[in-house]
Amino acid sequence: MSRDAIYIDKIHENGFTFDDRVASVFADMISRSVPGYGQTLQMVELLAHQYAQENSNLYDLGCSLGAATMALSRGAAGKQCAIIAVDNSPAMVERCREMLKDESVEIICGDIVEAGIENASVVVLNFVLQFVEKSQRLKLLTKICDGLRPGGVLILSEKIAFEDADENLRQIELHEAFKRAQGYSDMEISRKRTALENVLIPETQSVHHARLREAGFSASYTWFQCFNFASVIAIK
Ligand code: GEK
Repeated sequence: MSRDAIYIDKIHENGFTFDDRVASVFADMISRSVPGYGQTLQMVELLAHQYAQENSNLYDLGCSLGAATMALSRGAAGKQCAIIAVDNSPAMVERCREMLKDESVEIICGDIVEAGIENASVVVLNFVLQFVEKSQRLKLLTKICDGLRPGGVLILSEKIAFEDADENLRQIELHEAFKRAQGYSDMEISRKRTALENVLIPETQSVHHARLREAGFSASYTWFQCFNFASVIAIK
């Protein structure tokens, strides 16, 4: 796994994008940047085992290199399910196709806002909705809910914001302490923060839960939180 050194000594003029440079170090970047990332993958597998329905489709939206796609595949082993992974970064999709070349997975290069969702029992958005324009988020979640079978689930993991300003600040400080403990310098942390401004837009948990209801889900529960990262299961 190549080490993420993107923000060590360079200022990148433009904001953060999922280009070839990012794709080439992505596995290292996300595991050292998102506290609990490995656990979300383990639980995607467990949740897929619990909720995947025979003869249904499982979707990994914003699949990057296919880590959650593989978790879906392991969780649904033994069931007749089709697995569909979607990402709009050609660099990610190219690498994902190479890494999953021996798997029976359909990998689509495209925008998840436009992707078709049908006959689904499990849909995963693992740290992806935060990159979708706010104005498109309800439309996307409504389409996902419409494409799920009754009893089907959406697993939604996100970086989150907090209503209380003090808590927000402290949770951000704890996240930055996590990154420091993972070997990122203060300069790298600060440059990445700047690059992600206006690219990654976090929202509060109450906004997420309210929107999931508006999209048509009957219930949603937070099953995981570590600092300013959380994961929710929403049930149709
Ligand atoms: C994992 N889920 O390893 N359409 C398609 N893809 C998109 C869109 C969009 N509109 N917006 C962003 N992406 C993965 C990690 S990373 C999370 C997901 C992170 C894609 C983008 O190209 C990138 O590959 C992914 O969403 C976000 O479990 O980098 O923090």
